[in-house]
Amino acid sequence: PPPVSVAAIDLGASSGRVMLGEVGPGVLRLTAAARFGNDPVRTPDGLHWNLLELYRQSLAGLGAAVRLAAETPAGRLASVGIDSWAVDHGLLRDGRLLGQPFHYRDEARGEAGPAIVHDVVAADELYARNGLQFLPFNTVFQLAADPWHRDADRLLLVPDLLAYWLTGVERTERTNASTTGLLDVRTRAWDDELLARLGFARSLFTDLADPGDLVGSLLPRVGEAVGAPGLPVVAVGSHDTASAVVGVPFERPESAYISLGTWGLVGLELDKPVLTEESRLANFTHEGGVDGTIRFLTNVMGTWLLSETLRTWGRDDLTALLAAAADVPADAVPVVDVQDPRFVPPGDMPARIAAWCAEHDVAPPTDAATTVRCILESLAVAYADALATATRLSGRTVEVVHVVGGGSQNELLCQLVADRTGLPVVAGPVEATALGNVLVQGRTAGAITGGLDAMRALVRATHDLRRHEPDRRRETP
Ligand code: LRH
Repeated sequence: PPPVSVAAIDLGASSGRVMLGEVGPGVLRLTAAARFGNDPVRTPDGLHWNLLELYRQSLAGLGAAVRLAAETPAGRLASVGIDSWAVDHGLLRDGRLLGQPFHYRDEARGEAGPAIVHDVVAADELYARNGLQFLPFNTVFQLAADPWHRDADRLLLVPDLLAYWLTGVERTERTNASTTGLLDVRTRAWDDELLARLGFARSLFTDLADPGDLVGSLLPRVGEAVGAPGLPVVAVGSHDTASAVVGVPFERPESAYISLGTWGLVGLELDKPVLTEESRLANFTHEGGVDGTIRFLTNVMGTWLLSETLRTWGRDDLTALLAAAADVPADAVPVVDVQDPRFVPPGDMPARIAAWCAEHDVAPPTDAATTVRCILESLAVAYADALATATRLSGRTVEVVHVVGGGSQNELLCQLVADRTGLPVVAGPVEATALGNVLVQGRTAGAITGGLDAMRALVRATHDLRRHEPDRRRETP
């Protein structure tokens, strides 16, 4: 079959992009149609996503992708697919959004929800039902803490809300739905009994769609505005991490991944859950993947700690800082616990690192280079730790670690991960999420056939990957 052109709208926690993707046998190419920042806004009631702005940018980017597609062999877009960060959602009534969605890093919302939910459903029973790691901002906890859902008649996760604005069709894509905590981990359907016990109206939740399903086509006004009347909107792995893992160029089963963006999502792809008490206590999650796979992973701190540090300093010279950090001897910096909850909300990270060091009786980093090195060493140790736990819990062997996403460009960090795990790291692709989005659309359009193996073979055949061999002297015991 000839290659097709599709558009991928990929919204991350710190930036968004609209990509033109060309996909077919031996072809997998991305061209950026638009890139834009994602800057949350704090109002007196809390931290919000600026979703209208993200929608505006997405539309402008889609228009640009339509124009770029005209220059490709296919001549026009076959479809568009949307992915974003998980858990966050809009509440609607009669089709109208009730306020801008909250940001999962909003401090105040994190506090009340878990206790309310665990009072009704104990943490171990909840894990047995939904298989999710405990994150205080899982949708289930956000809803419990926020009586607003009683005024709403619909809940749509961020990518589904944008798809609704594009098409008028309300659907919830299953991989992202799995991050709400309200899906049954075994059946992958809404857990009606859980909804009832928690007092969430069943009618808030829409029918589910699977990656690859047609959601609808652009509303006439939208189609006209972007220059593509009737363009199909196709469900992809709309949880960005689901799409990113589609784009991991696994070569063999003895492989783990780190999807490295603002979070470091560290784990394995499994076909059966590991719903043990040990997994629960280690905070390993079972998120729904494309083609029925399971992402057995844990959320570790990602580039957030570094980007917030640079923001605090008012600096944007990451390349120079990384070069300076590479010259700092590893044993000259402390290893801090990057999983400490104090690092989750926006704020002055260098001050929080110094406070952590003071509380733990270790000397804090003294300047910018040592601070950056401290952050990278600490991240690498946390990833090595999470990988060791993943292999222990699953009984799987891991011989290579794939690092994908924006953070895979950080060569020093990738090398430290190799050193601390004692395993080779294969870095790239940077745009794994957009690639996963494009691949699923390409399959729906009939331009490629086969399962995840075939998609990953296409990623390997079309993308340069960087390999880091471990320096075994530095492996953590
Ligand atoms: C990464 C991500 C992650 C979720 C978090 C809320 O962008 O989707 O998988 O845990 O955001």
